[in-house]
Amino acid sequence: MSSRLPGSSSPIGVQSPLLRLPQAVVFDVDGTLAETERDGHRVAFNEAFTVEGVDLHWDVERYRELLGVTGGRERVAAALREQGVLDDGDADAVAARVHRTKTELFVDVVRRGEIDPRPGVRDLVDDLRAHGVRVAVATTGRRAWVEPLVAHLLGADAVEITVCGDDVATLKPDPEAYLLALRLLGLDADGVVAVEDSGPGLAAARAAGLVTVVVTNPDTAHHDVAGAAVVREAFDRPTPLTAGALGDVLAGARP
Ligand code: XBP
Ligand code: MG
Repeated sequence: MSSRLPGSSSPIGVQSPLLRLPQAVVFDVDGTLAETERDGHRVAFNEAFTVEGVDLHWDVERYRELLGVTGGRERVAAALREQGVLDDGDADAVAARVHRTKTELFVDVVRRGEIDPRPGVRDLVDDLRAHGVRVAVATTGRRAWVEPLVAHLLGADAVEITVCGDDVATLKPDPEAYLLALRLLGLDADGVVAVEDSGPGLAAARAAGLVTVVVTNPDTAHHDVAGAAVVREAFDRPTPLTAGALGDVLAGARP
């Protein structure tokens, strides 16, 4: 007997021949699966600055600017340099120390279950799985918090491949994280869709050859996302993003 998810007409893991579907969908995490940045990472960075005695504090506006630098450690080092808090050599060492503390603090936030998925994300992932579409993650964030967060947001077994910032030498907008995700999936880019929220994320996915849907949020609404196949403000509005809709996007972008 084959299992079915509620509301699904397809057995789990089997693609319907009637629908055009991607073989896999690779999701970004921060800003895409959940709005982690403003009230999550930013707060943890500020707490880490206090714990480590570093003279920085990031308000919402400043943090939004700094999101142009991907990677928490790299973001702290860039701010230390730019604000003249420390010279170059010290900036990297202090950034590494602050980032270790920030990561510990953010793991605690994740484990308390305080972060919810963006509306419609869970339904989309359930629909993909119900139709046998494989689900992966490619993020520049650290595995220590990414794995528990993704399990909390989507369920323990929802994601097959998780590529984190720890796994690559160069962070987004470099395509390395997406290329590694494709390699681990054993797929080329043709049948795969990326879902991102930001300009640097879109650049990374496109450079890996992926058709990309961008779902913006208030911190990325001003980003240049001209290269996206589709740009939306939400997963659940004006119509829910579904497995079939992502298949149509892929077919439309690759006739
Ligand atoms: C996310 C990031 C990360 C997070 C913080 O970018 O740049 O650095 O802001 O996480 P994307 P870490 O969504 O494009 O992957 O502190 O673990 O780096
Ligand atoms: Mg993102």
